[in-house]
Amino acid sequence: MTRTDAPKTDTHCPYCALQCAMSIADGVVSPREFPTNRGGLCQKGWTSAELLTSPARLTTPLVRRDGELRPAAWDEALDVVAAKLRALRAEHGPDSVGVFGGGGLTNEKSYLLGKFARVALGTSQIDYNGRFCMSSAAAAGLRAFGLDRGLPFPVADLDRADAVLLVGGNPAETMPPFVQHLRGARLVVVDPRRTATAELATLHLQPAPGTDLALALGLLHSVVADGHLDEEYLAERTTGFDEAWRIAATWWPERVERVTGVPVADQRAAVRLLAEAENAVVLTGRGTEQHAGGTDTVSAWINLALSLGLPGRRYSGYGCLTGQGNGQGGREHGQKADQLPGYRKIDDPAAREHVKGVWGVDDLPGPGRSAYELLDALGQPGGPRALLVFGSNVVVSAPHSRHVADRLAALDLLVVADLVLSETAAVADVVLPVTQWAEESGTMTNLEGRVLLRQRAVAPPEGVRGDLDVLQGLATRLGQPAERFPTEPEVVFEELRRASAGGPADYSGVTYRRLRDGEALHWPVAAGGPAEPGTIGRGTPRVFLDRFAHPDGLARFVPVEHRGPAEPPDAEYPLQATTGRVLQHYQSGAQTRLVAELNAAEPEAYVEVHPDTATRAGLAHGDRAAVVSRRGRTLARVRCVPSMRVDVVFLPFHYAGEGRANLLTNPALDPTSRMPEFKVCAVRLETV
Ligand SMILES: Nc1nc2c(c(=O)[nH]1)N[C@H]1C(S)=C(S)[C@@H](COP(=O)(O)OP(=O)(O)OC[C@H]3O[C@@H](n4cnc5c(=O)[nH]c(N)nc54)[C@H](O)[C@@H]3O)O[C@H]1N2
Ligand SMILES: Nc1nc2c(c(=O)[nH]1)N[C@H]1C(S)=C(S)[C@@H](COP(=O)(O)OP(=O)(O)OC[C@H]3O[C@@H](n4cnc5c(=O)[nH]c(N)nc54)[C@H](O)[C@@H]3O)O[C@H]1N2
Ligand code: SF4
Ligand SMILES: [Mo]
Repeated sequence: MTRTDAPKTDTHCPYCALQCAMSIADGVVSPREFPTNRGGLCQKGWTSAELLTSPARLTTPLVRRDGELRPAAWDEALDVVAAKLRALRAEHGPDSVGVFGGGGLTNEKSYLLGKFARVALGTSQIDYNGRFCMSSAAAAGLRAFGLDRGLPFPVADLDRADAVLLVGGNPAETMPPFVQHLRGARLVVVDPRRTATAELATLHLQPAPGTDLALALGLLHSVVADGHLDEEYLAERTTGFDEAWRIAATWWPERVERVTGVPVADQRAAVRLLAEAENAVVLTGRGTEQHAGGTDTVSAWINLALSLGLPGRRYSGYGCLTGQGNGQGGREHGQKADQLPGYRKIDDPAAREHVKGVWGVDDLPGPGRSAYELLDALGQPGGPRALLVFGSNVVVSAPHSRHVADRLAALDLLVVADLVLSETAAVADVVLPVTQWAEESGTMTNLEGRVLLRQRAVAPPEGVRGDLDVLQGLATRLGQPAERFPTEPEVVFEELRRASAGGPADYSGVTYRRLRDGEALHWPVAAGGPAEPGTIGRGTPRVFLDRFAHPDGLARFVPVEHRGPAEPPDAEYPLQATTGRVLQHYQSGAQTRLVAELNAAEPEAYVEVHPDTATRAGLAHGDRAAVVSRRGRTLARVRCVPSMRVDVVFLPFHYAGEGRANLLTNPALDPTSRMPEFKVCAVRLETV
């Protein structure tokens, strides 16, 4: 068969939450027309098929013997794991085993992983990497609106916006095809760096990292002072403005300029641009969210959007740009420490009864530790002694990564299921090789809450099993009936529909068949209840048009105050480091560092520095530098960037070994979301 007449399977990209539509034929991907990507793909999408056949793929389980990972048969590897888990549970109780999931897993995997933890292991100790990603925006969205759906409207609605305030997001690199939806709007970008996205903006505000909350308070101040407050909307759709205003009233634009570095005139211009637009949207990304005050910061941006009357109005609103492929669905179906399927709360008695009924069990554990707290507790008294990791590479991506590596080393058992030998898999006791996107079917929920079906398009390499098979293999060895842990994705999805029915993220009306037919199904999609037999819900592209999800239907202003970075710069560590992404690499880089074209484009760790700051440290463009914080030292190539603030350096976090940006980062946690402060810590530069 030639390439052109090879059968084409429609699917979606394996990487980010835009979930660009593509087809795959004969191992080659081509973009597909779809409302989010409109036929576009980024370089990662174009090259995504390379890893399917890469020699770096794991194709046999590995078990550590005499200090070395050695090939083993599947039965042997699963037996080793199950025996150790049984022994730990018998001696130390069910919470001695922890589970760490990922927002790249399909809905089916996330769901079954949560069920596996609570039912087969009986542990409360499960959380996932979305805690490092979406959690602050999720917590703030819940507080304000009573519901967390990243974008409460379809991406294509952005085409109708006349003004967009984009805070701490760099989609020109992190979601390139998304940028076409911003072309018609006047764009205000808030980012300490002059990014590729900032280059597209009408106005770029360049605050010091960790001062966004002060900036948002200042903009709210200008809304009121300059007469832009939408009082009618406030009265009809919101509550709590007065308390929020009491704090913002003290943030005069001049005071805000002193704290953030953003000129008064720019603050007022940004507000004017939003207030004068017919349709305006406020969007947040990780830059403003990944802070020890991230939840309050997002609340401050939502307060601003509410003061202008945007959320819940057609073609206007607030949204957060979800990051991982299934960052949205992955936070709904129960791999989170405090949550059960359907975005139910694990401490809600009615939610527990419903899920116990679906699972056929008498009891469920309660809430567990959040991601960093879980990693920090490993091997400590009272903490887990075994950890099972599905879909995360914490040795590279967790904050204070030297400490995290030490905690992993203190475990009695580390099990990693992965497609490649990630840095975390490399230190595991047992490594289980699994299938990836095009080799399996499953659903993903994209950044606009739309459920998508990724269909199996190619056969997996021999020796590899699906995550669902792995979970069943372990569950049955722990004494569970096989039917309780199905391996067929559609069967798991049918159970997920029932488990989510009636919850905030209700998928009960979604079926594989409807998805195959190309229906646009944004959750909630309720199945027709007993009152309407045979009917099925049509999905909810815009969730807040009529009312918000709080019982009274109103959105809440939340009074928040600026605190600033947990670790301010001082004489010893005079600079602020912030971290983020570059187009060619994805996350910990476990996958993209193995794709030749991507790795050739960005082969090594680097640090962006203002030329004067470099000179002062005795460094020049192209030198190797050490970036040093209280927690560690990262080696990176100096890139002199004249548009950088002189007090800030930037490192991408995609690199391994001594190039890990997370050797530096501060694990100070947000009190509500438990998000670590990835986006600011105090550092100095040294020559090497
Ligand atoms: N190429 C690529 N694309 C990706 C990913 C990837 O790893 N690589 N990952 C996906 C995932 S999981 C996610 S979560 C998204 C993330 O997508 P983004 O949020 O767009 O990505 P980041 O680069 O982490 O952060 C965005 C910007 O925040 C800025 N920033 C740093 N500190 C501050 C601050 O204090 N305030 C403000 N306002 N801005 C600040 C940084 O300079 C950076 O340009 O990307 C998704 N897409
Ligand atoms: N300093 C700093 N650190 C950060 C951030 C930052 O901005 N700055 N961002 C944070 C954010 S937003 C995120 S989302 C995290 C992400 O960081 P990680 O959680 O490390 O994410 P990935 O690198 O995507 O890791 C996914 C791993 O799972 C494997 N994998 C992929 N698909 C599957 C599958 O279906 N099953 C299984 N079993 N394995 C699979 C991949 O090969 C890879 O090894 O990093 C966080 N860390
Ligand atoms: S933007 Fe995201 S989903 Fe689209 S091709 Fe790139 S990585 Fe894939
Ligand atoms: Mo993320």
